[in-house]
Amino acid sequence: MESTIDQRDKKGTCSLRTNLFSVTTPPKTPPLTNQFQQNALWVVMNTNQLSKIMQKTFIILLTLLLSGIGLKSQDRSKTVFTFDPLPYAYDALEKAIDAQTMEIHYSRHHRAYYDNFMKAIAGTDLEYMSLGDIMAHISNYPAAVRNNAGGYFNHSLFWTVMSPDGGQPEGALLQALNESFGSLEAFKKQFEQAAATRFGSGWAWLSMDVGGKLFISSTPNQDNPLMDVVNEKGTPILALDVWEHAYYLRYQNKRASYISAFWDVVNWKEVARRYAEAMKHGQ
Ligand code: MN3
Repeated sequence: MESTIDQRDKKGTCSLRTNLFSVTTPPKTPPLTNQFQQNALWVVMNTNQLSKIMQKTFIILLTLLLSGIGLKSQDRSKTVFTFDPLPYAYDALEKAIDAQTMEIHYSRHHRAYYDNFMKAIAGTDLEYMSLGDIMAHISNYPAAVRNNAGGYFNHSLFWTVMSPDGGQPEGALLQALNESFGSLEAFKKQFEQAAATRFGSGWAWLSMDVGGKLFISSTPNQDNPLMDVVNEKGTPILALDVWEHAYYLRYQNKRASYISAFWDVVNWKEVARRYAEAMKHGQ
């Protein structure tokens, strides 16, 4: 940029201009005769420049505003993962599980899985995913996510499929159990077998596969049938925790006794609801 000095301004007031911003005086403009005219011209010229700058500023601000709105419309909202209250009192399942076990299991074990799941996904894309999507792609994530997402989901399901008065399987669910396993008793026997033979810590499951058929499986640790890492995938509708923390205070090493007592507190109404829900979603 080449600077020029307006030779007409002997006093040097407001005279330094750059070629970039200077507006060429029209040839027909009469010669300036006094300071007032000079100043008036300067104001007009600079008003024009100011107007252009304001126009540019306005366009820039409008662009920023519109792109801001655009970005906002693409904003994803975080998934709300809740730590739900136990649907009954700690001592409600006494006929199968003692109150102290329930309290420790819910308020410490389950709580720790939930808290650690929240920590494991903090600041990651998983905060915006559904639990189902996380499970379906669990092999992509660190062990902390697999263990704690699993622990959070599995216990949330477990509490709901137990109740002090859960009734008996009936209707479409009973029919499906009969068709898949031969009889209700045969189903129970096979489920107990899966729970009893799970080596170490894990879970037993009744699930529906993609073809709508019921099947029994067991998984180690906090894995479940929704995870892409398990062989037998499906939608779980009944779960039994066979970690020692689930039964040791009352049953010690007698896992089989805990498993057979479980039938006294199964919430068959909830299992039937989950069965109907899974059928509806084609799973
Ligand atoms: Mn547990």
